[in-house]
Amino acid sequence: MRRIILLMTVGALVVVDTLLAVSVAGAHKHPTAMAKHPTRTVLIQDFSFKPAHITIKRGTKVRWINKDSTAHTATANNGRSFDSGSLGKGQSYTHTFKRAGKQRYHCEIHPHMKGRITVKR
Ligand SMILES: [Cu+2]
Repeated sequence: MRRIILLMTVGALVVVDTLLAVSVAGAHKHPTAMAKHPTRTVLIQDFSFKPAHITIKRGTKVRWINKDSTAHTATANNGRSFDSGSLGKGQSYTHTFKRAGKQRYHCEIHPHMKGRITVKR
């Protein structure tokens, strides 16, 4: 009799473990986790960044898409935070902003093209 109770207890624990594992795995795929840190898009069009100034939350991804037929870059003014390198027509570059603060950037090929990202906590 004792043995049967022991086996049932072990069986119940296995079931609970499995349920926990399934719910944890499901949480990773949950769409709200994605919505919390959405991707913001900045178009590079007519030799300017559109919009030139954006404010985002820490952890947000910013994606630059070059809509011009001319090559452009999105390069941080401080020279180290991010640098897209040369983006040809239709090419894009994505960077995740992990630190709060202001990030000014420009196009290396056309220095008059300027943008700014404000990252909030
Ligand atoms: Cu440019």
